[in-house]
Amino acid sequence: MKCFWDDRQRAHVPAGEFFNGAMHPAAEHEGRVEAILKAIGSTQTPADLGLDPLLRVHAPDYLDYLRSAHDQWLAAGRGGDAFPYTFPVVKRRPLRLERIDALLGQYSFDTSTPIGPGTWDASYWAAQTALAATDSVLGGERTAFAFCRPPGHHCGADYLGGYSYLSNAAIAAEHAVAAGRKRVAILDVDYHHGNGTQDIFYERGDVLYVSIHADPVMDYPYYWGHADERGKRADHGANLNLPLPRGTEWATYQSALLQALDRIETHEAELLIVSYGADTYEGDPISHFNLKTSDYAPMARAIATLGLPTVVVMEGGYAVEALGANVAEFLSGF
Ligand code: SP5
Ligand code: ZN
Repeated sequence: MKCFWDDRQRAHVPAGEFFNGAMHPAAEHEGRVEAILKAIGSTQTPADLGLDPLLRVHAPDYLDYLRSAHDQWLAAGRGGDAFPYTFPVVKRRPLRLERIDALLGQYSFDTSTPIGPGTWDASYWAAQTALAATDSVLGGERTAFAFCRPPGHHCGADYLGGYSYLSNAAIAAEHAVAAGRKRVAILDVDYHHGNGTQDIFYERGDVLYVSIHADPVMDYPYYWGHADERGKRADHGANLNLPLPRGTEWATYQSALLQALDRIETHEAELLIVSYGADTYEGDPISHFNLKTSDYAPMARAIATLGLPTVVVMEGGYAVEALGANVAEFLSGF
């Protein structure tokens, strides 16, 4: 399978994240890169398609902010990574905010997603990596793997969170739509619900979002991923959430996957994007499913029965010692 990666994605080096009342070492760290690169072998560097494909998904003011936020942080006399501390949950509206602290909260929903000096570059090249894999599939490849880092499925059109800054999967989907694909499906198999991807396509009928993930009653991102979130269209159902309990093993996962695949078949998609997270693995340090490395090939084989041109986009997965094997096993199933 063709694999895409750009070394500039290494520029994002978050030192830590804040949760449970304390700073912790960043789970989404550089060690993930070596683990995955070693396992997938040779990779191709993406072309630079510029900002236009990003602007199909993200608000211009958000992209300006993301590019300049860390400089503004330094200009305010701070050091290290930029973190928010105050959030406009009561109502977000387009104020002319200037203070970096105000902007940080305006454009974030958590304290796990710091902005460092290289965050923009890394995110930009992650998005270009997703675009290159999509172009390869649009050009006739059956499947392609976009090793995107940082991940993307938690960020929305104008906010970041969950280690995600640019929505790689949504950017890929919109690129396919712009290239003439009328119906696209996104299948999200990361442990966490991809609230950002869901939000981006929530009112759309042409791009289906289906996710299998930990029940948000217990797990991040809490506020989204519940089964009653069905999409906003009158003919609703362009959104399907299949939450599963902590401790889920392959047998239970597999039946949810079959439901997900049924829904994708009904959608009559011309192209599939898989948001793949290896954090469903039993040894993942921040997650609570019990999938084994050997479960990832059957998972991919089941997805491949759809017979659709498929772009696999990397999301989470933090058990670094098993990450390479889990990714390789998944890709081998195609
Ligand atoms: C892309 C992706 O997988 N993002 C996940 C973001 C999850 N951040 C939540 C951090 C809170 C984790 N709580 C961990 C408890 C460890 N014992
Ligand atoms: Zn995840």
